[in-house]
Amino acid sequence: MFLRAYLSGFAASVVVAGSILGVSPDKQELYKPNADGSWHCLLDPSIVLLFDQINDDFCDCPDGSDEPGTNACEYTSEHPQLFYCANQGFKPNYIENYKLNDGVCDYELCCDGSDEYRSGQCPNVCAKVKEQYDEHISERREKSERGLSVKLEFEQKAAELKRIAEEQLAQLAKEIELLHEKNDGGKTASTSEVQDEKFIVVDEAKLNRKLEAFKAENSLLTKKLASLESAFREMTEKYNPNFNDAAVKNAIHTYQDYISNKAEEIEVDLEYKDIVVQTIEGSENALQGNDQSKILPTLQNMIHYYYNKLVETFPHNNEISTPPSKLSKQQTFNAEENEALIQKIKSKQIELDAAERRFKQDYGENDILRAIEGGGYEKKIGDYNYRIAFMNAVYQDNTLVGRYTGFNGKSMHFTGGDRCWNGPQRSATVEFVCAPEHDLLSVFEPQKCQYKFVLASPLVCEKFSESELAENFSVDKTKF
Ligand code: MAN
Repeated sequence: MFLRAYLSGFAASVVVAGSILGVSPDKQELYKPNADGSWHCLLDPSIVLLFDQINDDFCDCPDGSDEPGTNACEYTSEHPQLFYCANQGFKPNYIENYKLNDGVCDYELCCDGSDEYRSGQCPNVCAKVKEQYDEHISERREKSERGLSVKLEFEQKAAELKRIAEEQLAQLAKEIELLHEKNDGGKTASTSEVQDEKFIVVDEAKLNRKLEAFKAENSLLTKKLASLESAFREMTEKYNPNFNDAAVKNAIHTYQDYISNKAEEIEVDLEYKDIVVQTIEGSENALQGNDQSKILPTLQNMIHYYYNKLVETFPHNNEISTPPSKLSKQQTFNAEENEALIQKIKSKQIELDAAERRFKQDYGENDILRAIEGGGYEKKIGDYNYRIAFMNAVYQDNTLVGRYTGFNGKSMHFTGGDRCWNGPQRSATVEFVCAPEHDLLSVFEPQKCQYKFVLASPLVCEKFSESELAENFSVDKTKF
């Protein structure tokens, strides 16, 4: 009872006629007494109080609505109790009620010092806060406008790069078309006949020997390929993207395309038993018989057909020799020329496929990422040197943090990095914030081996609204 009487005494100082402490002007009308001097909780009208129970430092309403100007009612997520600061000279704001009268001037939210109304120890600094705020807004506006003009330059560069890439695609397609036309002209080893899959009699022993030779060569080439792959992998992981070496970058691109296409390699689904459909003793003699003229072109087709099938399993290698055959010089020459043409078509097609895949990558709005593809940013922060290779990979010194998986307009994602000791594979998110130049602002490791980078960049600059520009404003109390 005594406590109640004491608190009522205090309430007299915080309930000013017509103005309830902690309530914004537009909500004051909710705090009008009824004719009989009563008032009810805002969210539970069944709880009726005396008007002077408002702000009496005693929590009567479960929703806390009777104590807008004190911290008597607990601040919960269900009922966050917020105190209104008028901040005369700047902008009104709200502060959590548990920060009221705690001896700290919370100028970030209440520059008028009204959060410490009991002691009155916090003078109004709103004019100075406004000065800092205006400076912050104009600096950020200036930076974002400069950033935006760099972004526009990026977009122009991206459009130009896209046009060049389109031209290259058209050029490659044209070259392939011409090669096809040329190939269709040289009918010596007619591909249409090959596609008909005519079966003929062959010397099984010789074909077998040839197959064994191919197998041996294939195994040798596979070993050589593994060692080349390993050399390229090492180069891709360790190269320095800041040395603008076009040859290295091209080699790395080609390697990455090659790796991403590896799974799509053509499988030869023909077994030897499927190839040999008929076995005749002395078949060599049979080939020299009267029907030789009829058989010869088809034999040649067959050799080409199965030879090509085998060669498809190998990396392109001009040194692989055409299998010997019992053909005339002219026929052999035509066959070799034809074979070279087929190989050229294949390698051009591989080039075109890789270029198309690169072209179809997600380059973000207005293809902007084309402008920074192949570039990067590097900076030492704390104990490590961090290297972000855009659309490629992130490194912490020589440790691979992750490989590029995509861009969502605000951040780039990298996964599948080197495995953490007793932990997951490393991964990273690079969050972009608007600025005229690239700069690595911070690196966090919120969870072991999962990194978050904040990178200043023109990529995400926009014409920001004032509230967006104000987002990271903080009051510098040292200047008061
Ligand atoms: C290295 C760094 C750290 C990481 C630890 C995990 O020291 O990559 O960022 O947290 O490994 O063992």
